[in-house]
Amino acid sequence: MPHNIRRLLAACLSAAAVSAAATAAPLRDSASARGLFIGAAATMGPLRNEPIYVETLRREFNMVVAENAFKMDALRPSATTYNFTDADALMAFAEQNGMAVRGHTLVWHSQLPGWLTAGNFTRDQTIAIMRDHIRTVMGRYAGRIVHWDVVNEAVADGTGQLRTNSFWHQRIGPEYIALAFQFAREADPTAVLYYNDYEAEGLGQKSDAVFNLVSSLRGQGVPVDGVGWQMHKINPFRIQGQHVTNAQRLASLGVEISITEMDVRIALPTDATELQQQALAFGDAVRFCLEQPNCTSLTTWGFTDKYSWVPSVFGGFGDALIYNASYQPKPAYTALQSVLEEGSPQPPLPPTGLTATAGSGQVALAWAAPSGAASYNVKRSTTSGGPYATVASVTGTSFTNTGLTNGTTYFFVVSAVNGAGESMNSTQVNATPQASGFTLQANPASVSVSRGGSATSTIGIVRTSFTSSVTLSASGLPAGVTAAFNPSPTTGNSSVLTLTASATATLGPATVTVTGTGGGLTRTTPIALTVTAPPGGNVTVTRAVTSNSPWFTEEQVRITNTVSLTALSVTIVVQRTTGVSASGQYNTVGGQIQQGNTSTASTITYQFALAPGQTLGTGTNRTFAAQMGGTGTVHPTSGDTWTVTYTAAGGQPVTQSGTF
Ligand code: 9MR
Repeated sequence: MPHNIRRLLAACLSAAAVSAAATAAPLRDSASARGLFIGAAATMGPLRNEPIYVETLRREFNMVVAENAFKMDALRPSATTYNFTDADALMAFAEQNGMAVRGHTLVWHSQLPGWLTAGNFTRDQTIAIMRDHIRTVMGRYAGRIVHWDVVNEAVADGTGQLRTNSFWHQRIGPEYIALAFQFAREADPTAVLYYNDYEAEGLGQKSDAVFNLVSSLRGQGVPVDGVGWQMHKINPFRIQGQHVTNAQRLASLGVEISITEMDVRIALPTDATELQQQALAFGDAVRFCLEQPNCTSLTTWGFTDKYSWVPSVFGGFGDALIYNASYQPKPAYTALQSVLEEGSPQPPLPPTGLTATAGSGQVALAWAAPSGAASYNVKRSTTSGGPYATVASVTGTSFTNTGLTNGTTYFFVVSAVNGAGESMNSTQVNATPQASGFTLQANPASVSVSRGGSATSTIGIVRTSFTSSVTLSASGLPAGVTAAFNPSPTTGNSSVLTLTASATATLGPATVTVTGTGGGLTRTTPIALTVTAPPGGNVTVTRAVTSNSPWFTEEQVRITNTVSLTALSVTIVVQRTTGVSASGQYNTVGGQIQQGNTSTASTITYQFALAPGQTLGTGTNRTFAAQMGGTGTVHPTSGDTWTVTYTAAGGQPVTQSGTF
């Protein structure tokens, strides 16, 4: 279980009160009163040898973390020995001064001892080493370290994946992370267990990866309690809406966050303007942490520019901390101090949740208020990313920008303002105003209906600043097809069109035009309609052979029709093989049918046709028979075919054919 933070902070406050004489308001005093850990990374040389370093650290901070002394290479000179000299000294310093301790870090791909990386250990041995390390180190200080960075920097840069070239990943596999957190919980159930990383503070691929990692671990019951945002930044830096959004989504997982290694490096030489910019970054960060309910600590990576990792790693950069190299407080220190002292005016954080809704010639904006905002500047550009021009200053959390050009895309940001200044801009949104009116969209725009059936298409009514009722109608319908809209007229955004085809509807393709009228406007959208014969058809044709012998064969076509036919022709072609000739034909309809046959040297063609002007009523298995006799080959034989062409009343001709 995590520490009782309130009790710890109360202890920090009383210790701070004792040591508060050096300045009017040490950071730790006001931070403790406001429930926040304010920490600094300490390095052992000056902690042992430089009184002003020690004095400043203990006076100003209620939390401390070892910059290097708790790392594995520092604690593990060999596989079998531990060296706790520095770590114990730092713990003693913290405890003597009523400071909480962050433990940094147990499982990291960097600063590993050579005996480990060169050791050729198996997976099981590596897990055992990791477990022993976590147990021994956490166990030694159990109950005395409030936050532990259990796993550090496991996500790779630029891929959104785990860092696969990490020693731990290579030897154990991705499950090293879950194992580390489980071992850590066992070793000290009181510590808040952190996953710590850099460049995962705002929104982006890496913070998504950290969020997904922590979400998935917690989903599996792995005890991850916190996410550390290192915050190694380049001046100028400001907290933005994306930081709030990221903190909120982590809060939704039930994890706390801490700013764990903050510094803001400046290109050297530094001028006064840059130091003021840097102060805004630190002021923003501490304000953010105070206002974000799940943010529990803000730690800077060092505190004096005299001792910082920055200059040796980033050539030409430095001055990244809140005291200068002579231990004089910089504007960044003053910013932390004034934000921590409740009520002192600071610029607000940027608004979050900005939305833009396009209308005709206008865009409606709305946003959520950050605390401490007195008013807002609404800024606009026609280029993504600005430069923005301020179009309005308002006190509410919404604004409708009118007089815009339809068809132009506008980009908006909003900043929050109070007596102390202006926040950074919110994240950008965009919208494209459109002329008032509506358009229709058929979905699907291509519909097939079979005779006797129906089909639907949803007619979307896409409105832009248009609330009038729209009445829908359909034209261009084939004979026998009807259209119905539900609902129509409508003030809604869609209507369902049902197209129904009668049993005799005209077959084939047609273009139906859907028309909407309303508010003085008329809009149309086409639907490609195809009327088909239903599966199995209103007319079924079968073939039959009722006799076949060397001397007589009868090949038949049988027609069943459930609709009246206004035209019908049946053709049967028989191969005139040696010795075979026509010997007769008949049908079971009667006088409405005209029939006859012709022969060539190779084929006999039998024809049956409904006489012109006649209608053939419905019927079953009407038979059209071709007879042949002789002494030749048994039929049917290859090439014997039938073809039926019919027209249902009101429809188009349909042809079916086949072989015997
Ligand atoms: O500040 C630390 C520096 O003294 C070490 O040489 C370095 C080794 O990689 O680690 C520095 O601290 C790092 C921290 O442990 C993890 N996040 C990034 C920090 C800056 O590199």
